[in-house]
Amino acid sequence: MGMPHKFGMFVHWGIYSLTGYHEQARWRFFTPRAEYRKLMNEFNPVKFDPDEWVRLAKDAGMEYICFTTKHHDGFCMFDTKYTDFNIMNTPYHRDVLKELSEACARGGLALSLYYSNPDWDYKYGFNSHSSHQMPEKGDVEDIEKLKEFQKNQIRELLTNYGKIYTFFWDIPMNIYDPSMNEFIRSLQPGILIDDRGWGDKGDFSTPERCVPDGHKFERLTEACQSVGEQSWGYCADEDYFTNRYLTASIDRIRAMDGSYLLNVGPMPDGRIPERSAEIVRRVGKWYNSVKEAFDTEPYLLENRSLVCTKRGSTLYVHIPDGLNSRGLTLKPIDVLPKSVTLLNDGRKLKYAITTRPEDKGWSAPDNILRRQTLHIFDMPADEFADETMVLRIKLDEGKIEV
Ligand code: FHN
Repeated sequence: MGMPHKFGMFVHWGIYSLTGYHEQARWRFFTPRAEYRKLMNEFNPVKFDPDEWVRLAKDAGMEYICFTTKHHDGFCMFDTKYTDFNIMNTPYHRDVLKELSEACARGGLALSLYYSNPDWDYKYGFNSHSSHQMPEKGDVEDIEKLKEFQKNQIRELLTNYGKIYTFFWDIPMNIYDPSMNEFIRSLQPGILIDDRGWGDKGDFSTPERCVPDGHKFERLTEACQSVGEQSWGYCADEDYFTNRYLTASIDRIRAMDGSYLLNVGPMPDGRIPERSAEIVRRVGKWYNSVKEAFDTEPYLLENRSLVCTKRGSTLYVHIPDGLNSRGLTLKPIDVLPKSVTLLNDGRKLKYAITTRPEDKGWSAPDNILRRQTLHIFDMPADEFADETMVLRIKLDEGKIEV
């Protein structure tokens, strides 16, 4: 069954976008806290239009948005009583999370909340058991105080912004306290929680920037990846991923019944960079054409570079690594299908069962050349070299053995 929502937009947005560099710019530039805090006075995203974000996501076939309410820098993109380091104290003075939650509700998208465990601004935020820490002189490690602080903010997040789909803790605490997830569930029964919180595995796993081995995930899984290799937050010199790479990665994760969060990093003025938006649109066009091939069962082909899924007597052959030629033989399929369609653009493809030697008047030893294989011809391999092709092969009822 997998996660209830299958494809979503991750959004890393905060005052770090002003650096045009990275969501962890403060860490990478060794910026003192007081210096970094000054960015708050410059943050004024006057072009923030959450309905536009929602439209972009929906058109791409996405069903939810996961928003960074607070990243490691500790800056809160929501109205919180528990630190002054928040969006209400910028020249913008508006609760962007509130506006996003309303836009999601209007547009019919679910909303997930990302919340970082590391907090480089909170005096008691240091956790010597974990990574991504940036304590300053005078800070005190006090896990109980940190817990209280988090609970106060979580109460705000889970009571003021409507129904929340998932809670995405980031950077495991490496301290076991199941009461934290229990607290979340008490505020939002039915919420799904990731595996990066306070020591318990939560409801779902979160492979990041990778595609794990296998054919089917053992537990609920949501993979995440950004549109570019450099950063999750806005990066002026981003190395954007190719369409070939992103469609292959989404395809493999979805074929294993994982869901996929594709990240963008909005600019300081609130707009999603056009190149990122273009990637979302292009990937989305592909996703919308091929998505019937997911939420299926895995099926194993002899050609391991292909991914194959099935539903009833329909087989889907995914080609994430591209083709070297225009043809494909599909062992062990040896029956003539009713049709073979390239889902990417809906065209019908030519196919046949490999010629039997006896048809040529030549008798070969049993079990050597007798084997018949479905052969697909004249595929538009060059035309679709930069995206994962997915074929729909319709067979007669009962023709597939798993
Ligand atoms: O350190 C962060 C990183 O900046 C980003 O937020 C990703 C998204 O999953 N999580 C962390 C690394 O695992």
